[in-house]
Amino acid sequence: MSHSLLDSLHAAVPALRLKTDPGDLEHYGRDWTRRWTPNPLAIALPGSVEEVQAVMRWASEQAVKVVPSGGRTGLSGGAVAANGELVLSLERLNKPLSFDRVDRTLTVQAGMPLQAVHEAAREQGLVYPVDFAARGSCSIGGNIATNAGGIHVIRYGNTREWIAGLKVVTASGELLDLNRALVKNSSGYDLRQLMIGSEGTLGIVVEATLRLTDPPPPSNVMLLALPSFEVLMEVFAAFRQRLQLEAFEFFTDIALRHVLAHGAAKPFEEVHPYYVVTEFAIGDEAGEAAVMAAFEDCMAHGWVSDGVISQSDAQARQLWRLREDITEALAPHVPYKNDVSVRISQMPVFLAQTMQLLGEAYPHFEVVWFGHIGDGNLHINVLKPAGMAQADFVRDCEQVTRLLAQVLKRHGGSISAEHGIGLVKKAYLDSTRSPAEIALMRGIRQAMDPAGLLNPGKLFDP
Ligand code: 2HG
Ligand code: ZN
Repeated sequence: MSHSLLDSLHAAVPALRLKTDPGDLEHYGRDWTRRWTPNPLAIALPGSVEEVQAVMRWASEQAVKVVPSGGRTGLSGGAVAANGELVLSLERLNKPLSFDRVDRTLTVQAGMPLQAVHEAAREQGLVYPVDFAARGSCSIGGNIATNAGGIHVIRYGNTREWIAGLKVVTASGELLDLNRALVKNSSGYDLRQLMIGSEGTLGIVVEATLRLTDPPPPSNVMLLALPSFEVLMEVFAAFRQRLQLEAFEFFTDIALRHVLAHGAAKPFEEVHPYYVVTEFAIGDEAGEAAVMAAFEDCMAHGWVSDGVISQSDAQARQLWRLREDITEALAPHVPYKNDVSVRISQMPVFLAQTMQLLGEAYPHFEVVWFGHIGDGNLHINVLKPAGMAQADFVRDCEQVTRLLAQVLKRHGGSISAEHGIGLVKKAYLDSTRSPAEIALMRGIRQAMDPAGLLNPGKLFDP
């Protein structure tokens, strides 16, 4: 069956590069979740937009399901192919296409890694400001598919803010040219924005025109030690009131211990329960005075117990490692991940209720808290005890996620702030989106992909 299908694909798209080795099927059939056993039909690696269109025309004719695939650094199972789907990898479409000095836009192919996008922007004296730890491996197409956030959302917003135009191949193989980098365009539904965050269920992003901006002035990174989580938002307010923050991230001592064991340098002699990494430009004397005022205010109130500010780029990078290396340091413990958000103003009460809930629900598991607290986004990683079967561990964690979803619902929060719903959070979508919203989303998906070919099983079921 799969042989004859692949023969017909070969006949339909003769120059298409295909991989079918077991190692490749495993590599391309999974993402960073590692929870599902990959089982794709084959891996298609188109070398042009025309080939992507031809593959989708063939998939429509043959009713073959397709999983679009970027860097597969996702944490929600959004790029998993476990049911004989064709993986359509964009990895060969990884080049910058053009830069427009007047529009200040960079047009790139969807498979370009985020870091390469950063470098291409820098070559033009500008920046693409969305950034996060997976920059070297993730692709811009995957970022668009999940409306990726990261460490500078507090200053620059999510991926959504930076997409001026998109080229998208539909389930039937049409090529859509959405918004064409227009700044103003009041001509009906904005399908470009609909595609952003659609997790590969509405179309395959093949090209993106990205807005760039001026590089920020040189910034400093500060690490703060906090005595309790209750003061977290006080510290945030004290710094935000006086400085233009580029980042405001938090993590616990447990997170720090894992990162130190992973090779990072110890920042303070003493152990503190909570830490914040924040970044801002100091600029001139007034800036220096503002930092001092914020720090002294926090010290005087007992909100901060210690602090260090970077004196060089190398030290800034060292401080960032303490936050950015958490995911990698935890990976060997096969964490169960939560990626939740509430309005920033709701964070103190949400944090208190969630800490209590998880303290009671997970007394036997190690729980690691960190995240983009300045955006109201928490990452809660629960670590699997050595020797426990993964299926049992996930089952236990899912029971707690049900309770967490109720707390989120009460606070009007989201079960996925930035990682996407994929397979992992599908069962909890209704804690964040109303039945009417989900019905509309279903209708949109049905209209754009009537045969249900694109990324089946992800986000919600038909
Ligand atoms: C981060 O903020 C990423 O570092 C990953 O979103 C979060 O591993 C996680 O849970
Ligand atoms: Zn994050």
